[in-house]
Amino acid sequence: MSTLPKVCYEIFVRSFCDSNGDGIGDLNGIASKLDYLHDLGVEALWLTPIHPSSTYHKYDVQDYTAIDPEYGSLDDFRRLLAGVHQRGMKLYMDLVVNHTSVHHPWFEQARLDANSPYRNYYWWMTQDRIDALGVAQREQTADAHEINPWHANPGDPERYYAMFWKGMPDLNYDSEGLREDVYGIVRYWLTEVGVDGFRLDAARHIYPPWLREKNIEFWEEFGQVVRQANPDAYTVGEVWAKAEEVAPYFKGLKANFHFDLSFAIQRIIATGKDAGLVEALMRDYRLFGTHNPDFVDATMLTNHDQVRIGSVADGNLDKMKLAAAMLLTLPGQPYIYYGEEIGMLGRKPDERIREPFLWTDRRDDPDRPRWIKPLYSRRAAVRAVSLQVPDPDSLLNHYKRLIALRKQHPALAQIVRPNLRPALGYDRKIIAYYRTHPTEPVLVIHNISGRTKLIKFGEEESSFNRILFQTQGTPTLSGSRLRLTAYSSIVLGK
Ligand SMILES: [Ca+2]
Ligand SMILES: [Ca+2]
Repeated sequence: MSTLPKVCYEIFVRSFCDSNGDGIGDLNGIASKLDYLHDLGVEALWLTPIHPSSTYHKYDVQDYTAIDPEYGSLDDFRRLLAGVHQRGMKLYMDLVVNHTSVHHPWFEQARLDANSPYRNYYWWMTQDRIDALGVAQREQTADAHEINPWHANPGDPERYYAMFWKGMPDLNYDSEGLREDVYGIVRYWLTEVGVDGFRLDAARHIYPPWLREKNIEFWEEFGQVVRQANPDAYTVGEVWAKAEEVAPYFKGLKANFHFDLSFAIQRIIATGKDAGLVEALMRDYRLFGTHNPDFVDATMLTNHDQVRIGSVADGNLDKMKLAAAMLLTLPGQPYIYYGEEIGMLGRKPDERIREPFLWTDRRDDPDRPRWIKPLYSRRAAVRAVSLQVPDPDSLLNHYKRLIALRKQHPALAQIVRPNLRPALGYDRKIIAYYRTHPTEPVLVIHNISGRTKLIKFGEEESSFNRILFQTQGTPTLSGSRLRLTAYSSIVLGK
């Protein structure tokens, strides 16, 4: 495996940077900000979908080999990719192949003609068959609230299956023709265009619930297709479920997002209490490792489907710094959701966790997308990049320092075979761990409470006496006693 990017960054394309004044973030906008991202220390970008689509989020694709004109052209994309590669970074596309748009030509033909070769690209059943199978309703999941997934096609005795929304019919991977078409799309982007990998949307829903056991086999085959096209290509699955369900997906996919960790950090930030984070992580690593010892644990505080960490922290910058310090010192391959590094805020509905990025404090900043008027990430509530750059104590510079630290120390940079072990005795207001290493181990301690904590080191901790990083200014370590102020973190070496 080629070197894995040590820090990744998710861009909600519509909201990042507008290059042409139409108010919509676009590919040329991203290209104009590559120096910002490179300077932050990011090594890979995941772009939310950029294919033609009728929605603002574009998770309902109409054409898998084109670029939505709102975002630019294929030439723009190639230029962006070249700029990413020039800086030694990688670019991952969001590949949404659980479903298409109802406006995709496959579905348009399938719904018009039951004898179309595209009919079995989707799931069709009569009401009698649906009832006989007992699948008329589905259980709600964290990512899909639809209870009645079978939708009428006027004049058609059969209904089609769409688990998220009737505008996004699910694809049927029992169709060999579909598999070949999707693999062709994968090869096109990897070999003809040269993207570095894919984020795989709704990976756990590829087969419907009554055939769920076929998911893992599908992703194994998909993984082989990816490796044949480019042995170094990267895949990361969105399996929004408990670690037990995520684990077998590592058989086919290099990486999967760690939702349990995301929620655990959010709970810690919201409550100020630890419920055994390090032990839970070590258990998850063992689970993942049983399916693939070289699993890549893709970690995040939040993504474009979750309440922003800034709002989980109630706008408290110290808590945001704590969350960043946890994400960037724990094992795994962290993904920063755009705007987390400047403290953007946002609660559901979804549009509100996807508000425009703030580049400058100018009211009329042409870079700032205007497709939606911000409710949470307003200039009065969130300091723009231009204001945070010169402030050494800003959240942005905190992120930058942590990213640099992560890359500088091999114990922190290790991704495959996570090197984690608990430290100190149990204290629900402290999270402490070693990132083990044969020659350069580090000790990380976070005070997750709102009060200063006095911590007495044991024998093993006492050998870590060199401060590599700390949240606030003055040293707080004397001998075997550590004084850690509220929500602050310290990283120690020998
Ligand atoms: Ca634009
Ligand atoms: Ca599906």
